[in-house]
Amino acid sequence: MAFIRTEDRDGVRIITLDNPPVNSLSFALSGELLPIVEAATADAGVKAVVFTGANGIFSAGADINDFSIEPTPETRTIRDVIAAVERSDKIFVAAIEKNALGGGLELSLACDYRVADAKARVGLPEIKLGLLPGAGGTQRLPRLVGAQDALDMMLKGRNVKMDEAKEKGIVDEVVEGNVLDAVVKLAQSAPPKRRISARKVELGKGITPQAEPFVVSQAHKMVPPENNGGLAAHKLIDAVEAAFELPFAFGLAREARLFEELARSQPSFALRHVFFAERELAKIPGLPAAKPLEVKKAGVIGAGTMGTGIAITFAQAGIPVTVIDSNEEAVEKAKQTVFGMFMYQVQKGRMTQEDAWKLGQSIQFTHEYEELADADVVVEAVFENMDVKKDVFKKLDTIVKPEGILASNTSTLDIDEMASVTKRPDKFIGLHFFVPANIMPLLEIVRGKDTSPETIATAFKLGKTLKKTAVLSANAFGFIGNRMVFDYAKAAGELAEEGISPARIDAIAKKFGFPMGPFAMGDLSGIDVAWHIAKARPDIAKGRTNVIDRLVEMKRLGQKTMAGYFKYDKAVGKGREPIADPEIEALFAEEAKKAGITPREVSDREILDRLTFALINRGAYLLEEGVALRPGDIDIVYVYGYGFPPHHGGPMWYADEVGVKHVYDRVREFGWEPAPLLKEIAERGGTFADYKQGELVHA
Ligand code: 3H9
Repeated sequence: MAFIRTEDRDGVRIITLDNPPVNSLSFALSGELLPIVEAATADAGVKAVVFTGANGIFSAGADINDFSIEPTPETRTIRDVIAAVERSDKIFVAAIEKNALGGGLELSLACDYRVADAKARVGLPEIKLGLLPGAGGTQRLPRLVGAQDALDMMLKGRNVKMDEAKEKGIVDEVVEGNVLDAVVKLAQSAPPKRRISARKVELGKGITPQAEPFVVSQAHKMVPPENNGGLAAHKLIDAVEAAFELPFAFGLAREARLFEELARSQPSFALRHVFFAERELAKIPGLPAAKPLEVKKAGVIGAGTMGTGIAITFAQAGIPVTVIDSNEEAVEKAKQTVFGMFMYQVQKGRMTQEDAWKLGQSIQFTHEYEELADADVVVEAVFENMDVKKDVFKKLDTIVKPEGILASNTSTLDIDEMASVTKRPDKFIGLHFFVPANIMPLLEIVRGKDTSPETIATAFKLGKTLKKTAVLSANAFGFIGNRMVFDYAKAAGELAEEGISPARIDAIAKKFGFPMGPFAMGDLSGIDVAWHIAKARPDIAKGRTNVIDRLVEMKRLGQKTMAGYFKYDKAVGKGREPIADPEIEALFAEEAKKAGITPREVSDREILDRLTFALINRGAYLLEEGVALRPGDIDIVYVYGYGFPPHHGGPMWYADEVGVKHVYDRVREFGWEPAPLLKEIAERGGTFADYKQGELVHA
């Protein structure tokens, strides 16, 4: 297959990268491109060379799949192509449309000039894959924009828009209209040769060279530790340090060595898994193809925290939304939240006052359900009670136009039971947002037994419009995320009953990479919420003791009452910082004694295993029951919804990392019932990565 097209226009050789969909610079493409660059260099008739991309995009960088392939002596990478560009005396110009990312930007940085379309974005996002820019990016970008700005861009993996790219000199010219024409014109004007490699590295505007060790050591301090999500960041800083200290060619060699080390590192494998798992989510085996409906107007029922967050999410995506609530006080509070939220964006310089005003106007509050007659989708976010929800849907069904989709934001309840009170179960779906809905990236889409393929397709498209990562779940208590979190919380509670302090358990979860531990999470979501769930489904969510009932009696409902498993103090971390409370340890001890549980010594390793293996075991059940489609879907739910450290790839990826057999053995040692799928994979020495996806069934 040919990945490259060439064309000559008045002495300019136009080389088009054509590897759909994103022109990734695979080994195969590089192997074809290298002799083409060398031939252009050797051709006296060629005055200048232009790189451009087919498919409306320059390039998304190296092919991420290639990093798992062992190269042979014949393998050519984009690094070899860039070296050929660097050696050449011809003028090279890059014509950038849509994206020049990773190796794509690195190829254009090896060129003498870069011209981009006004809507393009450029960046070196390798860090998100646990890598560093390995084709000269860490050596050329600091020479171009100064080390400080380069570090900022590369450590955040930030893709920059054209105003910033032009201002920093990453692109030379920004054009509205035909980029290729502008580039050919520039190439024909015989501009001087200018290699970035010939420049000296500077720190940044107004910073003296003497500050270099300080900048480097500060950068190391700003990123997570090497063994907890920061491996690539530290190596990236080392590579930039090499740009200062070594001649260009040696810096490149150091960068390449560090890149290869990272490409084989466990965190990078995990992050690459997250990248591809995310892109699988909307591919639903067995689901007939269907055209999604356009969502031009939305409704939300309930102006509480959830409803308000969902309304803000719609407004920010440009979808006008009407919020229904008859409680004046709740509406007033919601209006203030909306106003405060948009004003904050103005203060931060993220939007103009005028835009904030317009967005505010696109959220209307009323108590008239009739206002929703023409809504394309209505999301219910009222109290988590089946009867209350059914009343809402009965009413909506009579008012909303027949083609409108009705959705529930329930976090646990039965979607089919709600759908049964409507005449449109095919247009009924669960849209489970996470708190705060306007910030949290995850959306669980819950499919009822009658939900139509069109409704599912609309939900996925809506998820994309709302900038959410959407995962499909079958209709089962707690869906994917919460069903697993009950087991996680139970495992944490059992450890505390055995005499381990909540503070120690949380510290171990944080050391593993969770942003907060299970007890702080319980305090954040509310002890009363857990209490209600345990009452509704004791078979699933009730622990061995009565600690939760006691906490509710004591009115220790979590952060909102400034006391739960921990204490909170307004003067400490704005009231959000958990403070260990000996009273709670005593409460666990007392309740454990009543339940006949004896305290015991538990190692840090066991604490971590019990927390994470509880998730894995439940995840295996959910796969088998068809609640989740793929191990990767579960991983995405946990990484985006529950803070599972992405450098461990999500619970199911982590199972493969530590060995499924080991997880299975430990699950049995802990006295839990192992999921049959866990047993099966363990016994045949397999992995979750090999697990063949099933079709979504109804549990
Ligand atoms: C690198 O460059 C290393 C170098 O420094 C050193 C080398 C020595 N490779 O996201 P989408 C696929 S590391 C392979 O849904 P969008 C993707 O899987 C690279 N495949 O589209 C999907 O496949 P499918 C640094 C890739 O429009 C399809 O393309 N670069 C790659 O929402 C469409 O993707 C990055 O990290 C790739 N590089 O977003 C950029 N990129 O259709 C990664 C995409 O089978 N890419 N695919 O599911 C992106 O950020 C987004 O894909 C992009 C398009 C913004 C480009």
